[in-house]
Amino acid sequence: MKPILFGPSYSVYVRIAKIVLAEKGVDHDQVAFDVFDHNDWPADWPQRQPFGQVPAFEHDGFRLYETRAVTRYVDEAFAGPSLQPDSPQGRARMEQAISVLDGHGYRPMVWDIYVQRVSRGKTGESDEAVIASALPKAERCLAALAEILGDGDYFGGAGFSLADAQAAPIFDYFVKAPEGEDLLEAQAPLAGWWARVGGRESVRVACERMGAA
Ligand SMILES: N[C@@H](CCC(=O)N[C@@H](CS)C(=O)NCC(=O)O)C(=O)O
Repeated sequence: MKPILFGPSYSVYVRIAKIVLAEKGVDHDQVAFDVFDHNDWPADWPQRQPFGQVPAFEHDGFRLYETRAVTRYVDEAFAGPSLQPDSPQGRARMEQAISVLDGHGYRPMVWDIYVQRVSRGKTGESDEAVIASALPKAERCLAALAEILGDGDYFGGAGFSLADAQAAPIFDYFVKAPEGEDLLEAQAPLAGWWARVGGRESVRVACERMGAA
């Protein structure tokens, strides 16, 4: 049976899983639904994901949720290039970047800056106070990620890693806000990283911008 990824393609976390599945070349099915519309949920959703979030994943009857568990599993259970650095230090840096992104990046960068400025901005409903209070948080997160990246090309080592996949959909939304673009430009090595990673096919497909350069 093909593995199944559950969740909508607009979701940052579903996109992370899609990037990893694509990098590993894993043929899979996707069950898409609107996570914000409870009427659209699969009937057993609370059993699959007790927190009502996406994604969830299933492979040969093995059910899993929490994106970093899914991506680690996909990397280790399937053939294809390893997406984890060889050295303990490299893997620790990769984990550190994932943790920073989850704990300190996703909320201010996506919800408080992108959603407020771009999505809600379309109807003139941006909450400037939310954006203003998120900017220093995003700035601190970018500084931390730049430090983890150091002078490397990817988070944790020489090759594209699970942390690069975790970061990519967050940055894809973030830089659509002018404030996000400015904050990224202020961190030159990170801007270079995004130029490299944002142009990757797996990232462009998952982030639904196949036509874009
Ligand atoms: N810790 C979860 C976070 C997943 C998450 O926040 N997903 C968002 C969509 S990108 C979601 O389901 N939001 C709906 C909600 O929280 O009610 C994971 O890593 O899978």
